[in-house]
Amino acid sequence: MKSRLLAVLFSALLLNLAACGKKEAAPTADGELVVKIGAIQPLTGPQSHLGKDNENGTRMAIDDANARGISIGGKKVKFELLSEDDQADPKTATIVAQKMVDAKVSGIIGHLNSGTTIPASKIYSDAGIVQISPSATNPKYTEQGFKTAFRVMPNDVQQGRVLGDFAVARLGAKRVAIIDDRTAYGQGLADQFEAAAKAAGAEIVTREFTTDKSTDFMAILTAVKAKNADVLFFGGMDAQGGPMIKQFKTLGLNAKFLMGDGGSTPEFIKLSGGAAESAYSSLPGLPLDKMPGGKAFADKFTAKYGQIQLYAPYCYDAVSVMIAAMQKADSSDPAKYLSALAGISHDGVTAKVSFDQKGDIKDGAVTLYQVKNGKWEVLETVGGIAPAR
Ligand code: ABU
Repeated sequence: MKSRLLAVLFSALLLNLAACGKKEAAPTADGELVVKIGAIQPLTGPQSHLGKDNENGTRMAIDDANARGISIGGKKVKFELLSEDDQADPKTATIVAQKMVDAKVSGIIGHLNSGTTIPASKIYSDAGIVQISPSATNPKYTEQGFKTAFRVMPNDVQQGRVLGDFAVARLGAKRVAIIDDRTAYGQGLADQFEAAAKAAGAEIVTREFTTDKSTDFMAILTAVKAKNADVLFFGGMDAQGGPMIKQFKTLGLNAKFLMGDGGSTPEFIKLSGGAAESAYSSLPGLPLDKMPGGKAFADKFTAKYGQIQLYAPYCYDAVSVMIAAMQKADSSDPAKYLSALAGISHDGVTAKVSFDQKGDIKDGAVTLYQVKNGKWEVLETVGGIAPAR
């Protein structure tokens, strides 16, 4: 009797394990397949405008896929968006990542920040769930050897090199000051920028830091002013960059102000209170009007959700390429569509999307911008398929 009970318990355990391992979405009573796609980004806090933009780009792609009527494994699919707020906080990110694994999502779009994407990627890798980040640019994300990690935006090795070269060759930088926000993104990009600027012949006259929650930069800007820098680079996001350039002008600094993609937003200009004129930034990828599907995307997105902040087109492509891989593999099981994704060539909104060995997008471009008449204007594009302007 006792041995029979043990045998039943053992069989039940095996069945449970089998069910856990099986990640193909289950059909509903009417035969429809519900495929859950997780989206994780900050929906509260200083970056909530960016998180909302990401969530909307993801939602639009899911709505468009549902409207197209896609079948997988002979069943009509309904894609369902599961969205979570990671507050741009690494610890919260791992908690919501586990929640997504428990909800048995077929793939993850996210996270927005490098500081959240990197720790969460181990959880997805361990669970065998495909993750595509639309915006995390720290190179470490795809250098960990996780087969499940992909990104559809060029990384900060490329962006930092372009920024460093631009500062020296185009802005004439000789004495460069650097501030970063100590996040994986801000500090990582500042390190890449520093190496490239030095290699191009500039001297780094000071390196200061702040946080991704701060709004008062008077003390570090006063230290920068004393160094008589001709270019100030800030590695961080618009929520800090906007107030920083305002205080920079208040203190009478006349260095050129330069940021990476975290500053390339309408929000940066708004938060600067009119002080952003002539600021420079970079953004990995082509300018919106040069993206293969940029105009159509922008028209539809702005009509539905308002102004694009930053990464919405990349979120759209992250979803589209994931679904294209599912269609190619005829399965929503990450174990089955993973190899289709790794080898895909997909005509996206932002570019032709295909991945290198590590999961990074191939042939990425980086575009440089300047604020002119209260708007970010394109200066030039480096690399990728777009001709430089
Ligand atoms: N790429 C800048 C914003 C996201 C991040 O990498 O943290």
